[in-house]
Amino acid sequence: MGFFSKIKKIWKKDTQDHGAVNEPASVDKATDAAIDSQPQVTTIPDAAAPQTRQESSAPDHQPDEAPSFFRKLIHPQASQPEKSESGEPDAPSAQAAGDTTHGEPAGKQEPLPETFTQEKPKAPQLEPWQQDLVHALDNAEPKLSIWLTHLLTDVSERGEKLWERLHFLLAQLEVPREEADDFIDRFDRWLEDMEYERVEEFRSELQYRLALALDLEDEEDEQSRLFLKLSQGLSKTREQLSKQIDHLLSMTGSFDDEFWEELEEILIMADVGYEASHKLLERLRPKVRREDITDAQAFKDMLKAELVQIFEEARRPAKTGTPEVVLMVGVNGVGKTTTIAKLAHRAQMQGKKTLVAAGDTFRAAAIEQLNIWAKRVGAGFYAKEHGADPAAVAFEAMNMAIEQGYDQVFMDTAGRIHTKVDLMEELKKIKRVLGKKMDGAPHRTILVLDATTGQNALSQVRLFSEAVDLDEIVLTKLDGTAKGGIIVAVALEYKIPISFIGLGEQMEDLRPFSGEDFAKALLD
Ligand SMILES: Nc1nc2c(ncn2[C@@H]2O[C@H](COP(=O)(O)OP(=O)(O)O)[C@@H](O)[C@H]2O)c(=O)[nH]1
Ligand SMILES: [Mg+2]
Repeated sequence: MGFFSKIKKIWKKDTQDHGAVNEPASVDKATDAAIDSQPQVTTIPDAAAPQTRQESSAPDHQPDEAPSFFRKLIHPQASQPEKSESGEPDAPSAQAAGDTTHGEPAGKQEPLPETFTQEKPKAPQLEPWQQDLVHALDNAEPKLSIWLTHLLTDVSERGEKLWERLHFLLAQLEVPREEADDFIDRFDRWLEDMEYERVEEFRSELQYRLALALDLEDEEDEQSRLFLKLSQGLSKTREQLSKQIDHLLSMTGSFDDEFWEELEEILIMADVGYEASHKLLERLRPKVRREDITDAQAFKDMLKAELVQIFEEARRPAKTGTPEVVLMVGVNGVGKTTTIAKLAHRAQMQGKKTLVAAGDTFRAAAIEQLNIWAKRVGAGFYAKEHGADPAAVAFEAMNMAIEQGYDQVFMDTAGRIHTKVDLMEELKKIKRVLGKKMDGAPHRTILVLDATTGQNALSQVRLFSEAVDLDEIVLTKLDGTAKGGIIVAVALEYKIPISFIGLGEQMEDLRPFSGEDFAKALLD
């Protein structure tokens, strides 16, 4: 079952109206028209049509799930009123009312399951925070941070009060009760595991989960939160790069040979690397001349545009399959296992049934570490004993994924560097086995790189890409490093797309990479 799958259709419905894609084909025009006529639906805010989805995974199409929810909107009388467990008062099911003349003929109606009958409380019984929240939902853009501000009024810690309020929000959004319970249960278990009690410790994680579950990650409010985090994470690199470029331009005042030499030094210091710096300047020089750039801001804008272009050039279409199989590779300590946990967390919150497989059999602790994360994020887990053949783990995990209908498989691997040759052979074998079990698998082979290692990361890209042909790169530990320029080197020299970046140790600190945001955070 996907989180809030029915709700997502509504966001997507709205985004389609504004030019975005992703709408299941099975929703017919009559249904669309009926939805458009629903006052309740139109008050659910517009998902601010994303122009560029950064995420590499495919949008989750669940056309078979859409019609039943739409039916409720069209034929609200089919709903059964239900006493809310959270103590919220009952309300007539006609809350979702409106013109019922659109859509299917009445004879085709079917009774709906009780899970569709979470109802909104009547207006006069609303407490002040509820009124504020309802008002925000009705009138504002989908601004999660504002919804949370109302919801968390006078709530300081984990507990019943918080759950009741979350139930209220989810009921307002017409999330089926069963899915709301599941969401809250998982969150409660998470807080227990992580030993978070106070709102300030977990507010950000809650917003992240809601953004994923409601498919609001591209929404402006969430984007600015992300950008802030990215900008903070890159502050040291920005210091290294942007400030020095400003200083250089104020000193030289012109784009002479000396300027270009100094700029190359600055880029190398920010770990863009010698080769990549050289290539970047080769691209910039003629443009500066041609466009007759004279001031610092115009130059930085041009550099930003050039970086965006470089990241664009590295993009390529992602392969997919069901299950979609992801093989994580990289040397020890770069963050493979935590990145799997973070990606599995995202996938679970997006409603994908996810399996993680413990292919790092070299260290017993690595198996246990992955097991703990799998439990925390609610993913399935497959492991064999310490020392087992990782290719056998891959083989058996694939069997489990296919038999049990998993949507996504993440295969962890070891990263011993003292036996490089063996490691590469082992990875090749795992890859062969995955491919034998399923055509096209692994669909994504991801190299995890630690940004703090700077230029060393480049030799890792070479080594791993020669052995296992990489599809993507995840760059971790960008938080607080002055070596963020390594991203530019990877994209420019290897033309391998960077899909996610790690900005900290929390689950929500793994973010889809946006070249545009990165360039802005680096140079503004
Ligand atoms: N600051 C920071 N730490 C990270 C990030 N990603 C991973 N780590 C930490 O890096 C350490 C090694 O991670 P692990 O997943 O065990 O690496 P593996 O050996 O490649 O599997 C752990 O302490 C992680 O919490 C990140 O983006 N930022
Ligand atoms: Mg590991």
